[in-house]
Amino acid sequence: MAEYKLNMDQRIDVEEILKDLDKYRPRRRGWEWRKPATELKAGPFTYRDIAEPMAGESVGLMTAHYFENIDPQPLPSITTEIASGRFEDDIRRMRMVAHHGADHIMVIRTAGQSHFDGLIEGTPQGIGGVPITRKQVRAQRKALDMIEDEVGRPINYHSYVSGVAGPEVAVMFAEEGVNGAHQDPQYNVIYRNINMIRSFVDACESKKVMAWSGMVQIDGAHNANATAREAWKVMPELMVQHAINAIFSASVGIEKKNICLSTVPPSATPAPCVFMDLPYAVALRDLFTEYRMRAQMNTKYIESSTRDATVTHVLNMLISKLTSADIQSTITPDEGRNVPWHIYNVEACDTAKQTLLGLDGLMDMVELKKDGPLPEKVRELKERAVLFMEEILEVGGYFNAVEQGFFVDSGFYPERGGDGICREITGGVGAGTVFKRESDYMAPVTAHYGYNNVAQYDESAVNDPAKLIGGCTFECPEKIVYIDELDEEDNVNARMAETSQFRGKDCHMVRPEMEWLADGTVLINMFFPTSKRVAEAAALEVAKRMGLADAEVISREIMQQSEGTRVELKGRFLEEIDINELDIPEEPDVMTDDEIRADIERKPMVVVCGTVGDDEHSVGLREIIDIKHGGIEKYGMKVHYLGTSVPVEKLVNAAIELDADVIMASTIISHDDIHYKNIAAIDQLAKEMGVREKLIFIAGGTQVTPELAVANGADAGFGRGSKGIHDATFMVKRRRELEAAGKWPK
Ligand code: Z97
Repeated sequence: MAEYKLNMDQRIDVEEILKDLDKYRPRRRGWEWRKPATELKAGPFTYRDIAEPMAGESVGLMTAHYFENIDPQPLPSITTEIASGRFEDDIRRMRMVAHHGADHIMVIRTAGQSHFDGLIEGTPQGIGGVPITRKQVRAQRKALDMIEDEVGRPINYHSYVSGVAGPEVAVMFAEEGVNGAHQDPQYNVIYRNINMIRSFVDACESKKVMAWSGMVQIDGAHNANATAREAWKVMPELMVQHAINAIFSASVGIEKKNICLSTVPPSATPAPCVFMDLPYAVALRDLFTEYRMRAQMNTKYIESSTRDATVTHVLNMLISKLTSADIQSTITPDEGRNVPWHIYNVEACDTAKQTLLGLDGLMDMVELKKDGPLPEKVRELKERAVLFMEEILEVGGYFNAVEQGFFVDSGFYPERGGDGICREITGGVGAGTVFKRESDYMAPVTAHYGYNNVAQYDESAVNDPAKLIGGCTFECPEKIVYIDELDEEDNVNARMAETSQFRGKDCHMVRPEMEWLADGTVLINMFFPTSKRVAEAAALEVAKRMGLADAEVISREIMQQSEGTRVELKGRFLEEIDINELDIPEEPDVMTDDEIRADIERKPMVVVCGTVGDDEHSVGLREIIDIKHGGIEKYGMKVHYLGTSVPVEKLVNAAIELDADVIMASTIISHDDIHYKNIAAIDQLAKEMGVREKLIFIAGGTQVTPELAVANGADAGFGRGSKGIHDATFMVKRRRELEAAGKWPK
């Protein structure tokens, strides 16, 4: 059977991805950075801080069509976090975001996977993320390998190496070609209450494996920002956390260029956030010159408004541009209301692309001040961080400092709020599970940390212990034991069977969707002239009457407490739509602005127009003509507007006198079919006067049906919703047709 390939015009076939997975091997390991391009020219513009363009297909920003459909790619890798709970639907989302410019796909794990004490298998559904298993990882990497080819750029795949099974997860990731991972033992200690000795020992093993496979590592400092009571006060602590994980990782063997600090601008509006966040960002870059910056978005002060979250994101990226970012994260703008939907991943990637492109070249024009509040604050922050580190040493080291509640304390160090997280050295999950290696301990595996007594068996295997067994799974992937499914009910096959009528090449049934195929989810935006509580209740009532299931208000925003409230509601529309039964009007034929303009430059076009009969409604016609409204004037057409209620005779005579190419008649009033009668009259008169063959005649108006306009003698009719470009396209094409047929007299 032919090998499965993606086809731009078809949805990715998840069943094909799942086929023969037991045999699939990822085609590469390690992280791929974007390649810088110098002075990239794209369309009419030149870019400075820019990466090589994607070599394949992509979706540019919405406004790209004004600029030759360019899709320049900013320099930092763009992250998107995917967390729907069903990996099979996440695969489809990955394709969408890759086309919008994401090249770092971060798969969030299901709640609490850190507490699983081993690998899990199969494809169970998750909550707020997917249970990370070999099958799921392999399927997603396989899909991404194909998506890479489609977009013409490497896509990095990422998840988490944390918890009591951290090293096992790291090994599985290395085997499966995962390209990046969060790894920071401080995360285990502070956020998952996993024993600290166990966590640091496990981290040695994990980091060693990550180093071997060339994975990029991201630390966990962003979590302190997200959890501290007053996030902007933990800046000194964040630097300390970065320092601990960074130097630890480098000591274990991860190359510094693959060690990324997960930095977050710690404050957000209405704080004067750039004033607070910029010194912090500068201080970090001063202290950690050899490492990479992964600029995360502030998630502590996030609300359910996507607009609000987007502004925070943009301000955060201003900080990235004023300093630096190797990876730019894009928390979806819906994080504040916990609806991880396709559209918001795409929106966040577009926000990043748009902002970074908009700020391209910024630092070629502005400079950070070398005196004043910026350097003063930078120095102060660095001093606070160094003092923090010194105090850790004074109390006997990191473990003691954690016992004494140094971390996630709300005080601005050296102040202390006394509310830090305290963990006991001998406490937490997995306490007492670390044992000293026996003197003859030996493990015949690659990328193993620390003392490994191989020489006793084979001197020549000291630097390659796996040689003793003819290679471990890293060298011989055929030794990997692939387990397909363990749970008969909770697995991808069962889930896909439930939605089979919505899958497949010939499928013609659809339902609205936000995160899972055919989930039926819709989002409704409403405004009620009432208070917040009343508006919420009214919105739910609307949903009930619309027949939506599981309706829930996910955002509310007071416009003025008595005048009204905006409400966003999600619900599920569970009927199925048969696309074969839809009445789909033909897409209007439009040429590009440039093409139309070029044709008018080639040969001028004179248009005579007015509203005819006793019709005083000129607004629609003016919209079609006026340059202000994007009308046909903008293409260089010469337009003679005769006014309103123009008699048919006057229109035709003017066309003759002005040697016009086009008569454009607008008619709104339709009483007694007067609009069609006028159209017929113009056609008739032009024929009687012997000029019909020399003129293009088009008629428009809200009640005009294109077919009836033509039946009554016009060359084309334009009804409600028509724009100047539709008329102009027709005129140009019609003239070309007549010219080609030798029937155009001019
Ligand atoms: C980010 N928005 O951008 P568990 N290790 C670290 C983590 O931060 C996390 C885990 C492990 C964030 C992601 C979630 N972070 C937010 C350093 C999770 C995951 O399986 O949930 O315990 O571990 O990074």
